[in-house]
Amino acid sequence: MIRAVYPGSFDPITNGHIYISERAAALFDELIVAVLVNPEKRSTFSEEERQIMAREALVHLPNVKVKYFNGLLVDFMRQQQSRIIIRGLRALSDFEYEFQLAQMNRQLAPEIETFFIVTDAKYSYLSSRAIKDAFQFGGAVRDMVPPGVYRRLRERIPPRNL
Ligand code: COD
Repeated sequence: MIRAVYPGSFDPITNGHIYISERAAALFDELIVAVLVNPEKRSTFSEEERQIMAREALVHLPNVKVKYFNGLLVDFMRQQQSRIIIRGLRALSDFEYEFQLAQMNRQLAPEIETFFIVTDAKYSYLSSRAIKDAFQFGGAVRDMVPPGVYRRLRERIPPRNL
């Protein structure tokens, strides 16, 4: 049984994250989508909200579980008995950050491997941050996120009329 872990902030989950989860779920027996709990990093949505939204969005994938983690990712990996970290790549600009993260995790836990999945071209411009910014200024983001996330964005972020 091969279990992989897809860690992230997921603040909130977007159609790009869902695409990466679908690709990874098709490759491995089990995928854990791991939502970071970081008290120092201010997130728009609480860890409960981020977890609920991810669970709703991934309900169609029976081998996917959504969990929280805090502290070091490699400690969570060991706890979950997984040696595969999944990360998504949108563009060259992601690479430097992802490479650094993978190298740091390699130093901390040499037995763990990072796998990169390239996104579909139609999601290459999507990020949680860009969606929240666009939404706030009245941008049409409905097709970029699952319906549960869109509903919560409407409740959480008051659109500004510029
Ligand atoms: N298409 C494809 N992939 C995408 C898209 C998209 N449209 N949008 C985002 N992604 C990818 C990202 O490139 C990333 O790989 C992943 O999805 C998650 O993205 P985010 O933005 O939700 O999550 P991040 O990048 O903030 O997650 C960072 C971690 C939580 C993994 C990291 O901070 C961490 O491991 N923290 C724990 C502390 C630790 O262990 N530190 C040591 C290593 S430095």
